Amino acid sequence: MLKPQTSATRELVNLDGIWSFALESADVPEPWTGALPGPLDAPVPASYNDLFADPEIRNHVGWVWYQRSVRVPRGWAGERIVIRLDSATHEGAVYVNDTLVVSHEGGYLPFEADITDVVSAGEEFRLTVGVNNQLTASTIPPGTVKTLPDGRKQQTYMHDFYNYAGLHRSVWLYSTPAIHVEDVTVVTRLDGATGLVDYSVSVAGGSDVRVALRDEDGEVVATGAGAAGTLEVADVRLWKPGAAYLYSLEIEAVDGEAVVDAYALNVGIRTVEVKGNQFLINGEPFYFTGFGKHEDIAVQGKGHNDAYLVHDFQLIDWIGANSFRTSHYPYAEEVMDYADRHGIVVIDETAAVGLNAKISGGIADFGAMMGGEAQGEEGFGEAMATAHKREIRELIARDKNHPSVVMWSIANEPDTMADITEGYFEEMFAYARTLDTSRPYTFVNVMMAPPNVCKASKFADVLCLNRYYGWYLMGGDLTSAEQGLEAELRGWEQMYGKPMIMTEYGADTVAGYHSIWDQPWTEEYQVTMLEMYHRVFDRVDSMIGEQVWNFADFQTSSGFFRVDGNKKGVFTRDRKPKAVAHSLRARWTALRDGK
Ligand code: BDP
Repeated sequence: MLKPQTSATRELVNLDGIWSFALESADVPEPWTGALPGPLDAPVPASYNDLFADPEIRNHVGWVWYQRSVRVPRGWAGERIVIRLDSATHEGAVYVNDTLVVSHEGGYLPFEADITDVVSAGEEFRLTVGVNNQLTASTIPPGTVKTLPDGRKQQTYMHDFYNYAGLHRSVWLYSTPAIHVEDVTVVTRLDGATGLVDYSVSVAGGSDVRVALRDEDGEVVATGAGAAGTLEVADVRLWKPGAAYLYSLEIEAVDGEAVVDAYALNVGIRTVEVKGNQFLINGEPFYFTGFGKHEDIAVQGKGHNDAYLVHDFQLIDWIGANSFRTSHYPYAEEVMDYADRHGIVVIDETAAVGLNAKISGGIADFGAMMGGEAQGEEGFGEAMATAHKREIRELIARDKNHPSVVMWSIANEPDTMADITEGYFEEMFAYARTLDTSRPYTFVNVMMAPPNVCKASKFADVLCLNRYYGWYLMGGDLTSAEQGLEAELRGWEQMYGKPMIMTEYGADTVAGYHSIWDQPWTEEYQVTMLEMYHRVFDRVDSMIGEQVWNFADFQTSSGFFRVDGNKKGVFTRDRKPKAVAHSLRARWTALRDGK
C-alpha cells in the first residue's frame, strides 16, 4: 500500500490534532450519527490510556470514539478523495457522517477508503473513528477478555508491553486523479558496477506508464516505459548500512504525452542474501549491532512522535549501532523512511507476539499462572492462521520497497514446542515466501525451544534467538550462564549451520542502583552480563549479530514482577544512558570503525 504524498497530481491534508473523544456507552449506540457525548478531547497521534486521570478510561476494554470535522478542499472537485489512517490499534471503524466507509483489524498497519461518493469538494463532513482495543483468541496479538462478576471487563495477554490503544499514527485526507498509480514494487540487483532496478507498477483505471530514476543530485540516470521493466544504473551508488544513498523513482501514469498521475518512490539499490552461515548485504558479510525497540514514551504511549524518532536515531548513531528489530509489531512508516535515509538496517516484524501460553515477559509458566488460556495448542487454528497471514501480507505490502528492511520476522517467541506448531509455521513461512522472494525470512525463537525441541527453526533462513542466561536462567551466576549460553549456541550451530542473531539478551536495571558484586538490577550487572554475552558471540562463528533487549525502558502491564514497566533499557524511558550504554558504545563503535 502506497504512502500518501503530494505530487504534481496529488494533494494531502493532515488531520492530526485535537479530536473529540468518548468511551463507548450503552446510552449512545450509534455515536457517529451526531456529536460525541461528553467533554473529552484526545490528541492524534497518541495512545489514549495515559492521557486522562481516570482509571475507567485507562482500563477500558472495547470501543472508544474519536471525532472531528473535516473540510474537503474546494479545488478537489472531480478528484478521487481518500481517507487514510496510518493505524488504529487494534481495530478501526471509520464513519463519514452516517456512513461506515471502512473497518480494519490489526493495530499497526494502515488502511484507507475511497470516499469520493460520500463527500463534496468545499464542504465539511463529520469524521468519526471507532477504535477497539479488545484482543481475542483470533486477533494478532491474541488475548483474553473476562467479564468479572461486577460486570467489568478485564483483558489479559501474554506479551510483555502495555496494551496501548488509540490512533497512534497520522490520519490523512488526500486526492488523486481517478486514473492513478495504485501500487509499485521495486526489487534491486547488482551486475558488477551496474545496479538493476526491477520495477512493476499497477495503475487503477489503466494507462501507459513512464518511469525515470534520478540520483541525489536530481540527474536522470535511467528511464523506462511500460508497467514493468528493469532499469540499469551504470556506476551505481549503493545503499549501504551506515551510508545510505537513495535514488528517486518517478512514476507517471500517462495518456499520450499528458501526465495523468505522478508518484515518486525512494529507491536504495542493494542486495541481501543468506549464504552458508553468513548474511550478505551487497555481497559483504554483515554483523548486526543494535536493539529490539518499542514504540513507547511517557504520556503519548505508542503515539508516533517525530522528536523521539530523531532523538532515538541520534542515540543509535552515538552508540555505534547499525540496526534494530521492530519488536513486536510494524512501526510507523516515518520510522521506516528515516531508516532508509540514514542507512539503519531493519528486521521488520509482524504483530504476532504472545502466541504462547507457556511464557509471559520471559517467564516460563507465568502465562498459565496469569490465566492465559487462549494461545495453547488450540490457539494455532484456522482463525489465528487467517489473521496471521493478513498481518504478514499487509506488512509486506506496506514495507516491501524499503531498502532498510533486510529480513521479515513473522513472529516473536511463539510456541514452537507443541506438535501442532510445526504445520502451522510451515504454512506461515510458505505463505510469506509467495509475497516477497527478495528477502530472507525468520521468526524469533524462545528460550524454551532449544535446537532439539523447536519445530519451526527448520523453516527459517536465519536463526533469531532470545536468550536470558544470567537473568531468568542462572540469574546472578554469570559463570554458569556463560557455559550454558555457549553450549546452546554451539548446539544450534551444529544442528542447523545457519546464521544466528541474538535478537534479545538483557538485564532489568534500575538506573542509579550499584554494587561491586554480580547483583541483578544494578548498572554494573547489566554491563558485566552483556560483556559475558559478547565474549561468547565472539567465539561462535555463526553469530552474525547482537541486538540488546531493549533500546529503552518501556511500559508493561504484568503486575507484580515489573516495577513501572520493563527496565531492560540501555536508555531509561526518557532516553538517559545507563552505564551499559557507554560499554556498548565502546564495542560497537570499534566494530563499526573496523578496529
Ligand atoms: C522476551 C520477550 C520480550 C520481553 C522480554 C523480557 O520477547 O517482549 O520483554 O522477554 O522478559 O520473552 O524482558
